[in-house]
Amino acid sequence: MMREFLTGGLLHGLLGEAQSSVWMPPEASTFASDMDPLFYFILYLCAFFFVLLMGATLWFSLKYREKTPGQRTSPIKHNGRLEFLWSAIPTVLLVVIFAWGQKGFVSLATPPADALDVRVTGQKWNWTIDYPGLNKSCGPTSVTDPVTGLQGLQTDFYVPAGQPVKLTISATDVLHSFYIPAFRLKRDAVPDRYTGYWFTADEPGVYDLFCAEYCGQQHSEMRGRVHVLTDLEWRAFLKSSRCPTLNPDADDYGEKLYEANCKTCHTVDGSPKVGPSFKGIWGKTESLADGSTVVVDDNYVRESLRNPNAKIVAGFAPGMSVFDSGKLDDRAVNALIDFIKSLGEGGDIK
Ligand code: HEC
Ligand SMILES: [Cu+2]
Repeated sequence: MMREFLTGGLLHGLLGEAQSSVWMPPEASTFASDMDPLFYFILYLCAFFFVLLMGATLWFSLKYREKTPGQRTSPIKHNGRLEFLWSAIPTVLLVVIFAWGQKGFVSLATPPADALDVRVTGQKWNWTIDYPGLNKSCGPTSVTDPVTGLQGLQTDFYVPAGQPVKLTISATDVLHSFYIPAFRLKRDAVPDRYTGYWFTADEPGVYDLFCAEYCGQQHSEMRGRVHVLTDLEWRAFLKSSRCPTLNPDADDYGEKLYEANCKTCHTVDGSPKVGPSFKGIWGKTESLADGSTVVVDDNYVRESLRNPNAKIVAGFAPGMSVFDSGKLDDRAVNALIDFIKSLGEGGDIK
């Protein structure tokens, strides 16, 4: 373990092995083997100069320490050759680092024309992955952690192995960051803007997906799994019912919208979560935080979506994301209203 710790990184970097080391997760994209050597180059360069500079500092402070009381320093003239070298050597090293990094950045930012188009949207606190043209859209699903047994949300992101994938990334609320460590890929998801990168995942398997930008309370739960599929698995995925695109003509459109957009914060079984449960709220007289009341009807639900902070339910903190017409069009709002209605007009029953 210790030997691996000391040499694993260096050998791994120099040989470009597709394995995880003590320092790094597995290299699961074609960029990882380009990027890791640069990382190790900078790491070992820093280690070398750290030892050199700290060693020299220590050695000089011992060698030139005051030996007799009142001893005076000899007048130091400057040394042209030394000064040239301590400027020129770091300059050359920094230019090498810049050129190496720039080359990697340019290739990450220029996807090939035949790349598979994927849209990534970050929101508090999960990811949505859309595949325009494939009629698929992967939202968060509820999972149980095998270790802790806790329930949480997870977004599954499926990609074909060996095929370039182009990401168009954005966010609906605050800054997030789309991060797949095994691909060495991290890009900010910014509201009102598109960012992008591309990658080719070359090792079939399952990898972690994180949000790498502190985006609020449940930031650490904003995670997913990237499934790199073999050719056969990818074709099966395309035909499967996994990640279906929502069909506005289907009877369960409202329920599907609820699962994709609201389930993180609202239950349908009467138990409060981040927001109140939807069960039996239709027609109910709701008490608001400012002491007034409102009857839950079409207009109130619509306002809750378009302008969530206009009326805050008593006992809850404001925190609902805005669903504007770009996110949920009128048809979607109507379907959600019908879905909430279908959960029963409980009046004041909780
Ligand atoms: C990020 C968490 C979050 C998400 C996602 C969310 N909400 Fe909310 N919602 C809240 C919170 C918190 C409240 C209570 C505070 C308030 O009134 O704004 C609330 C309140 C509401 C209310 C008022 C409930 C009542 O009892 O009066 C409605 C209706 C509502 N949300 C609908 C929706 C719908 C429909 C969706 C999905 C399209 C959704 N919300 C998604 C957090 C969320
Ligand atoms: Cu986030």
